[in-house]
Amino acid sequence: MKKLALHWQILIGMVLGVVFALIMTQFEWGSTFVSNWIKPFGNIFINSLKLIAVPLILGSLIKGVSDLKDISKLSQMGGRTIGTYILTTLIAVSIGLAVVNIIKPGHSITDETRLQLVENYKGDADSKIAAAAKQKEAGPLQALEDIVPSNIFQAASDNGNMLQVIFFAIFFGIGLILIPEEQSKPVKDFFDGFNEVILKLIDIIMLAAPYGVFALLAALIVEAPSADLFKALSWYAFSVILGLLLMMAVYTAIVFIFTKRTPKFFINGISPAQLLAFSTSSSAATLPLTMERVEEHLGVEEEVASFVLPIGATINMDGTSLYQAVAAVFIAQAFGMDLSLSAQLGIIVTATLASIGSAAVPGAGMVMLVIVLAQAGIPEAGLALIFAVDRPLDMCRTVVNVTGDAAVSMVVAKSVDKLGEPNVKDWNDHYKN
Ligand code: DAS
Repeated sequence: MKKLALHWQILIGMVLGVVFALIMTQFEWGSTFVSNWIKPFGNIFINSLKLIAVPLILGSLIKGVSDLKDISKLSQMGGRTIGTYILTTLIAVSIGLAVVNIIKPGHSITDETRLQLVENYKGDADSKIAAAAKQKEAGPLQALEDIVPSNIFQAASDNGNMLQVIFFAIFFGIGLILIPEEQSKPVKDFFDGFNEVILKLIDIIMLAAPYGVFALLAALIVEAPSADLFKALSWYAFSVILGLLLMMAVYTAIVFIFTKRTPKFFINGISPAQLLAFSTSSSAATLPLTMERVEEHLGVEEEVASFVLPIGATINMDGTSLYQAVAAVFIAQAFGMDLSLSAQLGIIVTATLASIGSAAVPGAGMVMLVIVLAQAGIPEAGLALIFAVDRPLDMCRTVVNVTGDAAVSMVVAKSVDKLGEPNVKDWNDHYKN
């Protein structure tokens, strides 16, 4: 039978996980069986994703930064591109924080379920909650000071210092740009190859995704069968999707304000790429189609699209950053933590940087969520809580990632006067497909 697309495999893994767990709960030995013999495979799957986080950051960020070629390219177009990307990401994270603080999806989890969750992940949760308490006493610039590592290998060994790895990766990428081409080429080639290997490893890890999700979902259900957990999870998913829809509206407004192209024109132009992004959950896989739609149907000239979109696919993931902000606060709420305003502002920084470091492949956003949780002292155990619904949300947030890249490419093109009329045969043709 034709190999099912990964996201269908995942969705089937999810459904089978739920069905299997509901059957297991009919037997008194069922929960123990799942916890002892199924759940470990879910943890192995999550650990393999966390394992890949550091090399993922190094590969994708060093390549993304060094692809800017020379510092002069960081001038008019590069500066605007990076600046606009960071602006849209900050807007996305802020929308995410606003939505999750208004809806408060985590608060619908009862204390009993919360305690059960903490009990299930005892060691990890206690240490994180203690670290969060410690972090609240830290000085105002502690977060800034913590970004610069004194020892990259020590930083890379502790998931809590992902920002230090991101800092090193960007610093290294800039150094690569500044040395002579003949010296930097072998290093760039190495990181190109390194990046390919890492993306291949993610492909391999995602092969286990249906089984990993099956195990995680089964464990989640038998260990926290409370109805309010699913009510909370559905409120969590609703919060993410509401935030993503608001962000889509922001994009159409930005495109209209800066390029005078109507929302109908924009969405008609980019929608095939959005559908591919939804199906593949991968900005990288969608990039060739994104470029074709942006050039052929949205009128962005090739020299702008070929610069702005690959960088966008690598470092601009507004949907991911919004999701990471919602997920982090949701998990904090679920573990009974009330995050201070400074902790939430810290999430704006870490979710922005984490989305920059997220590779354009399925599941990368959840891998990088580890950074946001670790920096805010939120229990990583919460990952198991949200992973069950991560795949459908990954499909949705990837659509927003791709849409954001296309919107910014139009704004940057307009600002350097490279936004022509779409070169489709006629306007009917444009609106037809
Ligand atoms: N699936 C990622 C992408 O390709 C986004 C994510 O995992 O958050 O954009």
